[in-house]
Amino acid sequence: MSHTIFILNGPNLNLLGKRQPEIYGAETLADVETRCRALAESLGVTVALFQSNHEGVIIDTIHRAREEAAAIIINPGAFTHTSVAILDALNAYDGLVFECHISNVHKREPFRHHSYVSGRADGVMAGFGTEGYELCLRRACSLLSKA
Ligand code: CA2
Repeated sequence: MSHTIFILNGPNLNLLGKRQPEIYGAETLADVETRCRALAESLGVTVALFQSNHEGVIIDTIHRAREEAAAIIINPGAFTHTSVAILDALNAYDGLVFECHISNVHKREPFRHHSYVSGRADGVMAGFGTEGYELCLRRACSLLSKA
């Protein structure tokens, strides 16, 4: 059976490639989507990508994943550092969870060093630029193929 993997992006990530390229790189979210779709096809899985600036919409999408996705790759954006509600939603999800940050949050301001999501995540990616999404996708597929 072909697996579906959700790739969720939180607030402001719609601006990827349009502002602050020194931190987040030059690729847009559409570029990330194109590369993840191509990789997913070669790995034999389906990806569904989402971006929202709204915490509740992200939570609703995690709830959808309970029925629809074998794994979630999530970049919660700034909600990483604030949202117990997103952690609670992920704790109610049984599949694999990968937390993906474009920048190395540990090299940045101290308030970015803590993540509510990391304690639930099966893997955490930080500082690999937008390539991190593909690395998470590879890892998710590798674990799903062994399950
Ligand atoms: O490094 C990451 O991926 C972050 O999750 C990005 C968040 C930040 O709050 C986290 O601490 C680390 C911010 C996303 C904002 O994205 C933008 C992209 C381009 C231009 C402006 C904002």
